[in-house]
Amino acid sequence: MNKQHDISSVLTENRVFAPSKKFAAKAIVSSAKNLDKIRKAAEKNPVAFWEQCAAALQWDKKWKSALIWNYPFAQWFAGGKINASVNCLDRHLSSYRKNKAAIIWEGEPGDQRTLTYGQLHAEVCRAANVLKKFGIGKGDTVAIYMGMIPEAVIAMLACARIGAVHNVVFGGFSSDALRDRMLDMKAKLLVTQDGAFRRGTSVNLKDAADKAVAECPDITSVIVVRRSGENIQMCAGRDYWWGEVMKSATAINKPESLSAEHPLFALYTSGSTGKPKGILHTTGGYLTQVNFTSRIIFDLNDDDIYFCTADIGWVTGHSYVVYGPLSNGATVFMYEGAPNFPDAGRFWDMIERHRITILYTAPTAIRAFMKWGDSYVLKHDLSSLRLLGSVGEPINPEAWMWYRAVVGKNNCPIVDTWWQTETGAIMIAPIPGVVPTKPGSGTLPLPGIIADAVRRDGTSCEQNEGGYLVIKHPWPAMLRTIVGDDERYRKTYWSEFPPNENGEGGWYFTGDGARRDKDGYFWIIGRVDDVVNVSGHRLGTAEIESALVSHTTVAEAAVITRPDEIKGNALVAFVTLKSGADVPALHELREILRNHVAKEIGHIAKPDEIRFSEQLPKTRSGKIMRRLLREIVAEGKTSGDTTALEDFSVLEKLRATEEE
Ligand code: 7RM
Repeated sequence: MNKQHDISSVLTENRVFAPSKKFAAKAIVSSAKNLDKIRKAAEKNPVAFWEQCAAALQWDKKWKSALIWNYPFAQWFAGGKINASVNCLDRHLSSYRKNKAAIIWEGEPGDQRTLTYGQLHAEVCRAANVLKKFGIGKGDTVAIYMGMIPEAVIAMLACARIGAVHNVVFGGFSSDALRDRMLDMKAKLLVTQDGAFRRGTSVNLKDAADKAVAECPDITSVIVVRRSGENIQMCAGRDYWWGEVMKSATAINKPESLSAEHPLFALYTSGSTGKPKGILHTTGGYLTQVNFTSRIIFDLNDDDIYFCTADIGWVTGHSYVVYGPLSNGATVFMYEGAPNFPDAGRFWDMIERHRITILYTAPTAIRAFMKWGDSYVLKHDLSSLRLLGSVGEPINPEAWMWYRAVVGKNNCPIVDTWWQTETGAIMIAPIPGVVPTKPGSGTLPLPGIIADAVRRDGTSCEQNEGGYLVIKHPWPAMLRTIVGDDERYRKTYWSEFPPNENGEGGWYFTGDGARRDKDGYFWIIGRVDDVVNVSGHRLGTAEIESALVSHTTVAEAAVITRPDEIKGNALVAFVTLKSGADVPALHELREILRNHVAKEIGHIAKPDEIRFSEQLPKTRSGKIMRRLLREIVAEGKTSGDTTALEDFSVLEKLRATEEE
């Protein structure tokens, strides 16, 4: 057994922010004492807790067994019958919510649409009838390759209504990526659009779709939404305009009553190697947890205007643009385009004009706003905001403090939400009216979620000792498998901490490193493959990056290693600077930053090399692709798969960053 302390965690953060009295007084969860009671009961009996959450949904038939756990395969609420679109739509029609805005949408050029719950329901029923007319039924897969327009949500909910499985492919992905996903899922129909607006121009999706469909024999029809109005090819007998087929469909549709374990969607996520994994989610358990977490963590009320900036091509778009908020009858604000079009004030302008109350975005966006400068934020009246959220990466304490002060005016709790495509829903996050927050920590697991930081041998880490983040009990929104590959599912997530002969263990491994502090708060150190070993010390790159970002000149940082004869590994930092920052000569700044890291963390964490660059390579959802940086440092170029990369031109620029 390896008793070595696996990951040292070195950055300490002591600031604590309690919820304001004003926020707490009105919050859905406002009593720390009650929450504590619920937490304790849920820890003893997570299943009973989730049953209570499930009861908030509308079921056609109640479940027989809340959890059937056949390691590592789970069934939640087996025997129950439910429909996700009914929970997001029909159940709101018998109240004032029928005429409440479900979606307020703004296109990038500035056009606007509002769909009430009544109208959204009618559109979804029409689309469901259209799908059926095209021969789509229960269990068939529909691919959705679209930008952020209401029809994307309508298509998803229409699938859910008839029991078809949707596979949303991010509109920024290539035709090859679309083809691979459609083939893997044996998709029968594709919903797409002519072009999507992004940064002032239109990105043609239909041409890419045509290329992909040509190699997908199972796709029999393509439905095309007209959005950009650009010229595209329509293939007679295969392609149909959305507007035309919807016109002839009725708005009356009887939803399918589906078993709780009926697949709702698959969403592909890239692993560290090999082909992307199709993460499969089912209906009842998924809906239970996204419904509960949306309500409790975002403190969703009927008068909120809730803006989640995630694209529907990402799991955050599924859970926290569509299924979570709509199943709560909330008003969702949806935006089509780029955050810096026509200028870097676009989000703040929309928040002011639409009186948005809740903003849920990603650290990468927050750091970009910091870089673009406070003036874009300060120009606008953001007094409607009352809650801020973060997801996707560890948020650097510096960015957290900026978000709180400049965007939130020190007046809004920040919910830093840790979760994954695989977990389906938020797992670790503060409950905003009750749990004091610390910059950079997701605080505590939700009631009913049993999480821990453990060593290789499965023993729990000591306070502040870095280890592997595991989930020790099944949870309702968990992935059920990887599409077509139960073995890969078992290997990827369940082989690191298998059950022992006493029946202990058998835990889900998240792939992330984490530590817990004296209050039990979780601090995510990053993916374990982002853990580096320097002179025998294992360091999380996230901490070194946060130390760099805490310097006034730095906007973003990514830290990787290259082999070093003496230290084993040497640290290489890629740094982007804030626009307009007062920057000395770069060779001086290098020394300043090295010393800054030494002061923040210690000499062991001092980068051996600092490369300044205008941009960092990122995935479409904003995660820094450290693997590409490693390749650039090692080989002067990249050799691996770059399909997930957002902007290819970044690679060219990065090659030229070598320290002179
Ligand atoms: C929702 C989403 C999952 C990975 C996860 C982490 C990282 C996400 C946080 C975070 C620190 C957070 N799904 N991650 N949220 N790290 N704090 N609040 O991002 O499947 O695309 O990515 O993202 O490494 O394992 S995802």
